Amino acid sequence: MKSLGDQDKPPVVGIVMGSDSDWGSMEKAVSILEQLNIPFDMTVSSAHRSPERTAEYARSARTRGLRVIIAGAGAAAHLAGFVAALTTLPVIGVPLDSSSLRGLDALLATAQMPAGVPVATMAIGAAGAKNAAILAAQILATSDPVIEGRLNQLKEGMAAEVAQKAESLRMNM
Ligand code: RP5
Repeated sequence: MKSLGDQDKPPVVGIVMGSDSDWGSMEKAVSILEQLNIPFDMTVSSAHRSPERTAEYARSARTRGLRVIIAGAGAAAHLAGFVAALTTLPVIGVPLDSSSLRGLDALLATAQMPAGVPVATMAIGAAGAKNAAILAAQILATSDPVIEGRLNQLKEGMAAEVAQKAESLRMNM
């Protein structure tokens, strides 16, 4: 089986964010996809400010070769749900803490989808962006053993980091 996990291959994960001001959180998703060597593309599109652009993005996603979409937005965050309404690809939503409500508004707007139009909603902010990329990789890994192997390495790395932190705490006590 040909692996999807190679940066020089066409993108299989699409990252879309509501504004360039979302980059500070969404870059965490990019780092993970780069680490796992999964090809992705990335754009800014707004459900409210550029609905036609967003609709075109969602409608063309599958034929452009994308397999999973990560949509990050803050405030009245309708981006992930709007994209999910227009595609049968899995959509992972990242609520961002860009408003005075610190992301609670975006969390509810992203998670509280009506029955029939799912959005896999992550935690608010950078942790959610990181998890969105890992979840996207896990979806791809259901049919790609190479990506599965890289995910296992990522998990082993996290476990080793915890052990290292425990050891350095013990040494400093
Ligand atoms: C949302 O509004 C965006 O996703 C962003 O989180 C927030 C603020 O956008 P800007 O006013 O900074 O462009 O749609």
